[in-house]
Amino acid sequence: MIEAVLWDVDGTLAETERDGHRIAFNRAFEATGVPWRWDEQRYGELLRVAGGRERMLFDMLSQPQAPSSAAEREALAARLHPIKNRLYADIVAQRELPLRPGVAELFDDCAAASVRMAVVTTTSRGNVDALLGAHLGSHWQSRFAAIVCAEDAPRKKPDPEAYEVALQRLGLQARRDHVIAIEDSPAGVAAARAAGVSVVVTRSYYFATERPDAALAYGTELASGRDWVPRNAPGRVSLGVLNEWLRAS
Ligand code: XBP
Ligand code: MG
Repeated sequence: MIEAVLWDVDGTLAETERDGHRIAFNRAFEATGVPWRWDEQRYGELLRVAGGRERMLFDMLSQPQAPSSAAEREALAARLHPIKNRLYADIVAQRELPLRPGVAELFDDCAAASVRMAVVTTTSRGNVDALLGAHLGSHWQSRFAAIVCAEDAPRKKPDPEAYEVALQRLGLQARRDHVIAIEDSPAGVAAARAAGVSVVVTRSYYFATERPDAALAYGTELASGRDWVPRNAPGRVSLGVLNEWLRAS
């Protein structure tokens, strides 16, 4: 039986990247006089790099107008990142990025069955606070038994560190086969699997054509059990369905 559900945030709880983080990065560039912008396609390429600061640094390697010294690039990324996160918080405060279909129902399943939940993300804590505060209210943290963000696990996915920290905080290191992760990205799947945690993938906008074969199952959204690979579910992907899938694996 599942004892904990570990949630990725960006792309999994909500489609935050294209219309959230990307827009906030561009607004931060504009506000600080940085001359380049990230269009949808370029941002999709850059999502292979986990972490907003790391993403900017990687991009600067191929930006002709970026500072030439590594120290200056580091300083610029460090200056931009908190500005971008404040602008991201403004976007989510407007509730422009809804929870993905089926997420709230699975939250409720877990609460009804006393199955603990955790947040396991490489995004900054303030971004998670802004997003979940907007959707679940200011006491959102009480719904989660552990909240692991970039500040808690500096080695970003695909490194398993964030999952290891979550398992430790939940006291489930020896029972990781009773834990399930919900992810959207190849890096997230790799991180969960490297920590010995089974993972179910809800494909997000930027990873819609990935075939995450290391996942227990992948599909479009939790709200519909149709079109999942390699197994379908009658109705939505509920906690009962996840228990079935884990038992059959
Ligand atoms: C999320 C990320 C983050 C966000 C931006 O990955 O990689 O970098 O894109 O947030 P995951 P920050 O969904 O696997 O957690 O700017 O705070 O890094
Ligand atoms: Mg994600």
